Amino acid sequence: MIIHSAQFELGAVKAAQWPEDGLPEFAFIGRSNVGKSSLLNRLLARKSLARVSQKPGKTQQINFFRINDQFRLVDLPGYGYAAVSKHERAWLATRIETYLVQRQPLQRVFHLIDIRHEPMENDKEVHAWLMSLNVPICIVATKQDKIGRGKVKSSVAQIQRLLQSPFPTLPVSAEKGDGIDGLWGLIEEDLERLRQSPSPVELEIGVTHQHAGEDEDAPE
Ligand SMILES: Nc1nc2c(ncn2[C@@H]2O[C@H](COP(=O)(O)OP(=O)(O)OP(=O)(O)O)[C@@H](O)[C@H]2O)c(=O)[nH]1
Ligand SMILES: [Mg+2]
Repeated sequence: MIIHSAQFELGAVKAAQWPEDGLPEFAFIGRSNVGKSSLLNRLLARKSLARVSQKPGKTQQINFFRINDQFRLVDLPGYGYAAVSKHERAWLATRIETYLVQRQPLQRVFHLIDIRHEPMENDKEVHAWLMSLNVPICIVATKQDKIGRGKVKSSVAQIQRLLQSPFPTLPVSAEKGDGIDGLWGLIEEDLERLRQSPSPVELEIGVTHQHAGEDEDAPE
């Protein structure tokens, strides 16, 4: 993928703020600190378009990045960060769920799992829930550079087995760049499929809109 332009467009706290032009979207979800924002920066070859921090729980809005005026990458808030208050966590969960359930232009969800650790209970729950949405998924095993090359294959197999997922798992390193071409390859395939048959893909992914119209309100 050649990136001609990449802009941070907006950070949304409610559905009314989501962009309305219908450009296809690819969303990134995962535990807080798993490396979502770092991966976005690496994909876009930008140092800090998406904010990265040593402190977990950094991304709390739904951040939309507009690429080549053709599609969007969407950085979702991280889940599972214990130090966020119960109240705030509930709001974040609603914010993420509303987006994933209602978002018509959504083409694929990238579910990020740290390659160093077994998927945790909440990773399994989130994955099962994502599968119930009937939207294409790709599991991304992050921080590949933190384990030895010889362990990558078995760690990937273990993640896939523990998530009981039929979807592929791609190991990546935002730090070193491994696996980035593979992720772009998948996004390009999705965009190409959409160009060939715009409406059937929408039907195929089966994103439901039963809640459309219900507005999500964030605490302000
Ligand atoms: N070694 C290594 N470190 C990484 C990699 N990706 C992310 N990190 C580090 O992991 C930490 C968290 O990265 P973020 O990209 O902010 O994680 P996030 O998932 O966006 O976190 P939240 O916004 O809190 O949900 C940072 O210190 C990053 O530098 C990677 O591929 N390799
Ligand atoms: Mg982040």
